[in-house]
Amino acid sequence: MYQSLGFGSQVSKVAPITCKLPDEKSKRLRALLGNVKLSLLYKASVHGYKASAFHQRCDHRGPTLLVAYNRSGYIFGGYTSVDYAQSGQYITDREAFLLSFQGKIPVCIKINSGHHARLDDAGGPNFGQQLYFCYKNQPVVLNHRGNAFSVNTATMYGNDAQLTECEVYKVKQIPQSSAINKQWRNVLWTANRRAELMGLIRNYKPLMTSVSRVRILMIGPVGAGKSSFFNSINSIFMSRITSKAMSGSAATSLTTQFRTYPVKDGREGKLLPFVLCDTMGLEEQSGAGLDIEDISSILQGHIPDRYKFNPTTPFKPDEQKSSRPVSLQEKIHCVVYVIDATKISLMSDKLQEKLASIRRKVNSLGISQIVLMTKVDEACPLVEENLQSLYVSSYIKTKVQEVSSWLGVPVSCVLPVKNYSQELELELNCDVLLLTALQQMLTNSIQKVKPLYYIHSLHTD
Ligand SMILES: Nc1nc2c(ncn2[C@@H]2O[C@H](COP(=O)(O)OP(=O)(O)O)[C@@H](O)[C@H]2O)c(=O)[nH]1
Ligand SMILES: [Mg+2]
Repeated sequence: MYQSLGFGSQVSKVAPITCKLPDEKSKRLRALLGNVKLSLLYKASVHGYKASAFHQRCDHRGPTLLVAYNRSGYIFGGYTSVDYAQSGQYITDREAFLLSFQGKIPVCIKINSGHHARLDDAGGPNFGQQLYFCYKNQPVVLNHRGNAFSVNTATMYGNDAQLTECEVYKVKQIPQSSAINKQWRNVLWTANRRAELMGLIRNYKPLMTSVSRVRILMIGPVGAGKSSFFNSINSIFMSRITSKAMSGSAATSLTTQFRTYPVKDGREGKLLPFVLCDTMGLEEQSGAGLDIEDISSILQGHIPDRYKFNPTTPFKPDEQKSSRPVSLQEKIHCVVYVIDATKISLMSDKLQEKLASIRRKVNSLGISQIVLMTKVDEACPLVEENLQSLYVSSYIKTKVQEVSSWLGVPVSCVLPVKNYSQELELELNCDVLLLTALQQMLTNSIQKVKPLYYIHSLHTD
């Protein structure tokens, strides 16, 4: 990636300067910022670490992204949508954020509300009068305690204040006429659509008459949002935020029981035609978390509600009178892989292998499979601000494609959602996404079940 300085005749003979930011990382940052163009304005190793050199090149250039590099290999920085102008004023900029790459992923720290994003003085770039880059004209970053950004300097830059480079990019929106504003999936974000989806779900009739409720099994790592998905769906039909299934972010699985959750259509309402089955999380080590054998027993309907998993010994069918015939109603009709959008690139090989072997098992039974991609709000600041930008965000699109190829599930079966997590009230956009996902699970379910799976069941029904 090149960028000529472009400062008129004065510097036109200077050779183009190269960006240190790797292409892959640049791509992710551009997607994060909503498909923008980045052009290099300032590079400290070329122009010097002096504040005057920075201001000469970066003042009055609109939104900018600062990217710093330290000796320990961290890439981090910050974004501000407001010009640098040496005005001496405090700058309010609700779009400002700090960022740091954790592996491939740019993790953002948004400005805390009520705080100033910058002090627009003649010194080097600062964020929240808290993080000072090129402090005192030196290749260092200085962290002053402050509350504008909730920074953890250890995760952000490994507490290594020595900079090896500092770049500032101009951030320019690509005009609307190009691909950005095109939704890559159509969603109607309206109350009518929500009502329509609720109606479709309420009146859904499984194809097999012996099945009154579609049993949906949620599988995924601890903290991916399985319990939260059930709570969210339950909240929508209860018309208020509920939290029946315990959710939380404890390191090891909070859910240790196999729970099957029917959902009622309102407090006094009828049961809806699906049951969400919540399991203990998948952990990467064998002997921890849900085991492939346990999953196999769940799929075939051998595991009763409230069965307490033992992470070190899988469920043994003979303990639980497994010779008892299992009706198709008790089997699983749809498997949902719950994957956290912010962790996709960080999935360990072991976990991937575990998921692949589960996939093979589920495939062999012909049970339909869907991927629920949670935490889209945390994955992309655009989406966090406005959920309706979900299908405009090219970052989310890449994530969807990544999961799809990685799990071997068609892109159309990857459903991004934002679960209710801290909200106190229901929100239309959230509801529409959650209901769309549930509706897909229902329509994708039983018809794909292999003949053998249900012929066997018909005999035993
Ligand atoms: N921001 C955000 N947080 C979520 C979302 N889904 C779940 N969480 C949070 O992630 C944490 C783990 O969720 P939980 O449902 O307990 O995960 P489980 O282990 O898969 O059951 C909880 O603190 C949730 O509030 C989401 O879509 N967005
Ligand atoms: Mg859980």
